[in-house]
Amino acid sequence: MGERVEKARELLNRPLTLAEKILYSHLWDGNPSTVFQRGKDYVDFAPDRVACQDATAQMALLQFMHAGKPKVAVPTTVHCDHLIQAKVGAEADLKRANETSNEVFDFLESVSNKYGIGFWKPGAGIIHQVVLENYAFPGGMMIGTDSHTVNAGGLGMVAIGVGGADAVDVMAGMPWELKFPKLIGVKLTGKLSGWTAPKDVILKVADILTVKGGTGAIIEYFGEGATAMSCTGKGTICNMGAEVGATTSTFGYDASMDRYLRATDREDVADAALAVKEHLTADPEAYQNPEKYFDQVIEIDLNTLEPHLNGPFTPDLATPISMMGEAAKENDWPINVQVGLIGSCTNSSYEDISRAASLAKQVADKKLKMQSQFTITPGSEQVRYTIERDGFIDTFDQVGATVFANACGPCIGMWDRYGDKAADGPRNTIVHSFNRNFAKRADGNPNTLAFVGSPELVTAVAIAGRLDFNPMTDKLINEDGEEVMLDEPRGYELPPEGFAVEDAGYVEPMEDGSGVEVIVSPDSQRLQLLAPFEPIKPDSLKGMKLLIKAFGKCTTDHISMAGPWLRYRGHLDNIANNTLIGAVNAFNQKTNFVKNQLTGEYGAVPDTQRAYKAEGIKTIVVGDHNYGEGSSREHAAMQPRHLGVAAVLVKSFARIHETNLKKQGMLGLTFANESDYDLIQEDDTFNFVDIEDFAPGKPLTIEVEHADGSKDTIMANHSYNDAQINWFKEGSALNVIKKENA
Ligand code: MIC
Ligand code: SF4
Repeated sequence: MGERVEKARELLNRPLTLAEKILYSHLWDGNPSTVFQRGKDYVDFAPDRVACQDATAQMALLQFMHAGKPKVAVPTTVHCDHLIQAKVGAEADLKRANETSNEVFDFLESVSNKYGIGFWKPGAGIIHQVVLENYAFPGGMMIGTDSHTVNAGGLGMVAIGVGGADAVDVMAGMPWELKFPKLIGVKLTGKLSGWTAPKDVILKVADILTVKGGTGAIIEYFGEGATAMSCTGKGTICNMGAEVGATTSTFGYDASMDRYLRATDREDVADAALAVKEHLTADPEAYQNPEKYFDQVIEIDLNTLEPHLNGPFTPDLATPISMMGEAAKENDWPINVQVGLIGSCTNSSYEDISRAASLAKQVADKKLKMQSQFTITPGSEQVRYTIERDGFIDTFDQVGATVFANACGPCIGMWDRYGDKAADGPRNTIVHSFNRNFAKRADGNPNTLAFVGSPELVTAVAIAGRLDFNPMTDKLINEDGEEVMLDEPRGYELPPEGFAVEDAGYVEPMEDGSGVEVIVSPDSQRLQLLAPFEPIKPDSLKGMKLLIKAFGKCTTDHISMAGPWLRYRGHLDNIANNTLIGAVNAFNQKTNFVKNQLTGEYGAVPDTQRAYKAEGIKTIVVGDHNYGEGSSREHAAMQPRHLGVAAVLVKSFARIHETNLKKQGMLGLTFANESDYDLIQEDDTFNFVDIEDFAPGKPLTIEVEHADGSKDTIMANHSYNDAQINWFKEGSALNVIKKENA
């Protein structure tokens, strides 16, 4: 690394940021020889590792099976965490998941075994927490098939969320391509104290940058406030960087990382990092004069930062807790909080749990009663085992809390809160320490307003049962009718007695897995082998119909909902039945209700699309800004592709989704002129007039024929390079790999 960093410094002829050091030392071509333009140049990288979670690994591995390789080329792990539904509590829920999803878990385990992939069993923990505890290391680069892979930035990595097809590139021993990111520097002055937690830093950053402000950029945190913070706190901040669209976030190496590595039994990694520590953080000048080295600089004073709650329905709507009363009144948000949920991949460190437990303990000490329901989802078995040993689970039990399995559960709609009545559930408020709060995300109920906060604040708000409870100023009335205040949360950065675990849940793959047979039953409802996509023929891009013009926010949760649909993540045709059912039709403001131009009738999006497919008619999806925000799930691209959508034309894309569309051989385009969005009408027919000249940097011309016979010609920009245009021509990136390995 030292040699490569030195080369990069010579080449750029200036001090380097940490992000640059990591990027330039992970070039596919080895030593740096070119200066890359940020935000412009596509660059080939060589990541050190890959991580996949069960819900995305199925598609990633189904594709990898076509790559023609006997083994993965870099260390790779699979984590079973998304498919475990939270209902009763850890033990029963895990047992049920093992029954209902055994086919998928068995598939993942046998594919892992065959190709040399480390396998983490259901119940072992959530991918990002397990990665932080076991695999992340300062100065490294990894990719993961989950948008919150960025969590590993807490240990000074450049860790990036990608679609499964990108993971296939790296697992197959090929370069991984990324547009060289822009750099945002966040200087943290002052120090966190009292009720303010690392979560509040990212809630504030989300407020400043909004859900798309980080797109195409790496956020690098520095300053006294950064070094004073725990490593897991840094992880929380990096984790939720996904919510501002950032490619990833990272922190320079410091003593907190050394402590965390040693506490998690990685003395060797800690020593290795210490030996090259100057390469694992920026050159001092970059942090002294950040304006000269970053494209944008944000400064946050931790001394004055207030605890925040962000929401509802979007993670960037930030309200400082002192203003919540007013905001709730103004917006008519239900004040009573039904449930407080802590944990998840974002916030379930020992520090988080111990601080939350210090509040839960006050419930009995101060003769209070927990007013909301309260749940905990530990991030890993190691954390769970340790907090149980140290008495925190007991403390939570005493306030009537439910401990769910070490899994995603309520964070991804795998929360059986309403049985089959979620769709028209009551209007209600919940608070959680997760990262996303899009409509229906936690419990499937569109009328649930979810607010995101630190585990400490979520616990305090749940004790009070009120959204507007400000623990810094407000009193509670206890059983004796006395006024009491909660003491500030206190906890431990790391377990004083060390971490412990009996069975962490890891299964090592066989040395030689060539004899392992992977079985997918042809009549399985959960798994389906993939057939290669046929290239989209230029001819078929004439006479195309509009499938839907999506109005407003259209995240991957709107395009391919999670929750109950997670069960079909390995079966393309089945999961395609949820395609775009959450997107709002701009012409009638309804979801899953679009016009079939062939019959004039209105129907569900997937049905309408299947009708076009049956007639061999290609379609186009039109959308607003930041289309495809949120998850890395490539299903949001593969499903439309499978059903015959050829193009997606929007005001702007979220990074991963745009790449996913390209990888699957589709056209992901942006309006050259944003207001052309308004020209699109319900009965439009589209003709791509110059698709034969598809070339890098050259906008495409689309003729839009309206029902009254009038026409508009609009220009569509794109960011395809030559190789990506080839994916389009060949039908998908995978088709190209197959051809190369044939
Ligand atoms: C999420 O947080 O939305 C998920 C579920 O973890 C997704 C991955 C998926 O859809 O499987 C993500 O963040 O990428
Ligand atoms: Fe799981 Fe939620 Fe984390 Fe995604 S954000 S990995 S669903 S816990």
